[in-house]
Amino acid sequence: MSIHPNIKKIRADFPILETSVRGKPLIYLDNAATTQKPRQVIERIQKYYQEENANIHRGVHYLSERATIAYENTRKKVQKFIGAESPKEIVFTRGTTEGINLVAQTFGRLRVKAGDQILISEMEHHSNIVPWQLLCEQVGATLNVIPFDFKGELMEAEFDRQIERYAENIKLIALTHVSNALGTINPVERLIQKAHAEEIPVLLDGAQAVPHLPVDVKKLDCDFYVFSAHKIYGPTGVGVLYAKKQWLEEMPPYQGGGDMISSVTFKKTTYNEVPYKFEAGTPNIEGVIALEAALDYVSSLGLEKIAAHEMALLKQLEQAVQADAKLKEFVRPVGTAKEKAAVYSFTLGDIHPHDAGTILDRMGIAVRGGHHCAQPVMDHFGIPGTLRASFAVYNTPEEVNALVTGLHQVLEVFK
Ligand code: ALA
Repeated sequence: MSIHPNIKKIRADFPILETSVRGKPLIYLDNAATTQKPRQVIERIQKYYQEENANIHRGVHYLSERATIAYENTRKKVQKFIGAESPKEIVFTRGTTEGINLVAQTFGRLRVKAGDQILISEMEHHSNIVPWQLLCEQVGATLNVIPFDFKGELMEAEFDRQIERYAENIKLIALTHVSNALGTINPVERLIQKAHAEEIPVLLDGAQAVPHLPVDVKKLDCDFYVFSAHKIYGPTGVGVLYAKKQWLEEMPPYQGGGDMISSVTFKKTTYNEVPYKFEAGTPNIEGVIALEAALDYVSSLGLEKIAAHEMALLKQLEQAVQADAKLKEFVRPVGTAKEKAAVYSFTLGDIHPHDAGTILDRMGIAVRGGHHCAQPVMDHFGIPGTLRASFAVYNTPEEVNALVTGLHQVLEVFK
């Protein structure tokens, strides 16, 4: 746990960090919602439009060829970044949410029947709940939920019990790798081993994991892994679905349209090979291309160093709260799992998180307040929401101190 040695240079890479917010320097601590973008990513988008803009996979002309190469290079980069076996296992989507919906409506519609079950956990984000509810309603299946305990740790004994009891019926387990609302890092490798012992495939929602931990899908042996570019310093509107090739071959297409076909007649359409079968229409070309720049950027800083930096800030904040009598009286951390990412979710007495967030905003401090699109997590604790500070590689110890001061000011206003 230590501050990244290049923190000054890193901050200079992010033009938005020079912004003033309500007359104060921006302190951006809402990185679990989306990260800011380095110059390298912004410039890559500009270069695409200035020098390469063309549709991909279609033209025989120079620009189309160039754009196609850049687009496909990102696929190879993602493959290496997450340790997939082949670039054919990488499908570009609009984001984590679309990746999960894609699996629900292809794998799910093919394999899940009336009476079957999908198993998720109580700590899922809405995007890993609602697509499964929709599927279950469509086919007459049941959604089962593994609870978490008071610390925000998944109740593994309940996981074991469910898969032992319902192994025949559970057609997929869909779990978050890292919880956006609690920060919990789930023991996914072990859970996958247990699921596979019963031949149950597993999907991991990696939206909050990929930016903060080295992820190796082959080592994890997950069947599906989804994440979003915008949470790892890349553009919005782009995501990745990794799936083992055998599943992609078996799954029917998600959307119909250009590029996903091999031939079309009014009688019959045949489909393109994977992964193109799942990429209908003109995609977010500049977004995919800029994702390569984002992954290069992260690799140049080193994911382990990024994680150590973020954890140092988390520990600093935790210790500052513990050492401060007033904060200790009012701050209640929500999510205290032993294995945690750098997310600090908390309540501040009975002050509504929106009110506290608004006061902090006046000081230039951006945190998220609310249910974080994980209402069942809030229901578990019987609260409407939390305040959440989530760290990225450009945050500093001084910003943590500013947050501590900001929390005192919130308490002065309300208490
Ligand atoms: N899932 C995002 C968050 O946690 C939007 O804020």
